[in-house]
Amino acid sequence: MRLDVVTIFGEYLQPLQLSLIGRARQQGLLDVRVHDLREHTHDRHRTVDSPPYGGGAGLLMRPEPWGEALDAVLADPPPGAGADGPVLLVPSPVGEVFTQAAAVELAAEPWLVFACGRYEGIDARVVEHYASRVRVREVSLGDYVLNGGEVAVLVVVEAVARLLPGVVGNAASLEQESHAAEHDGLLEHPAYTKPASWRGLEVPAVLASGHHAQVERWRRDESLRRTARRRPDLLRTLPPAACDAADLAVLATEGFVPGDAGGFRPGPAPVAD
Ligand code: 6SD
Repeated sequence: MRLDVVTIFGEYLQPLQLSLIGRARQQGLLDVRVHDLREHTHDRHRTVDSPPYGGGAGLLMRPEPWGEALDAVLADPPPGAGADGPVLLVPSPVGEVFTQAAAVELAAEPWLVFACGRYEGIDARVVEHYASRVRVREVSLGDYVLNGGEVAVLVVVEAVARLLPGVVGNAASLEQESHAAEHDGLLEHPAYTKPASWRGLEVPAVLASGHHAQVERWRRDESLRRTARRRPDLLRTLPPAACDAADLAVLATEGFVPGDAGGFRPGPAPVAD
């Protein structure tokens, strides 16, 4: 997979040299290219910013350097890219929230291009223009404000790259995680290793019992309880058909019952009149 990142802070992308991503690059699984937006300015101060039309605090990024920089990236496609061109990802607090489902979609692409805003963001015509040439996705990590797009790029690249064959060692560990389809979109159960007793805290006895079925039941219960308490929003899309009687009992104890349109809702089962 080819990844192009356009930024004024290339040093921010240095973590992409480390750990599994760094090794994937060395192995040729990932081709990451970081481009300095200021290389596409033409004034002595290498200016990329300017005040907003209509007034207001702060500065915006001017469209011309972005146009030059992104045109140069698009003019140099990787050999594997089809006629579709890349997906252009633009981190933004007003973007679609980035999810594991989006990571899975992006992992199927041969080419991703990232545009990192700074200041108060990028002149809106840049996204408008490139949306007529490539598939553009404005992506948000969540409802909080960052100083620029670089940290969001690190997050997206890590979430996507680890889905590529060969990037993460153990394929089984990928499937077992929180948010994997395997676990119905529930949060993962707590996990323990040696020693069995630590600072007065014991590993739950069932996990050392050797009763595989009981271990699996305990883990499912903990996943359901955790999800109900920490992320009740995730239960709205848990199919009741994927739940057995023990699941329903745990969820009822936590105050969730099957809803009319699938999923679960808070509250006791309604009584017929
Ligand atoms: C100026 C940016 C780009 C500023 C951002 C993304 C999220 N989820 N919060 N903040 C952000 C992205 C902020 O460029």
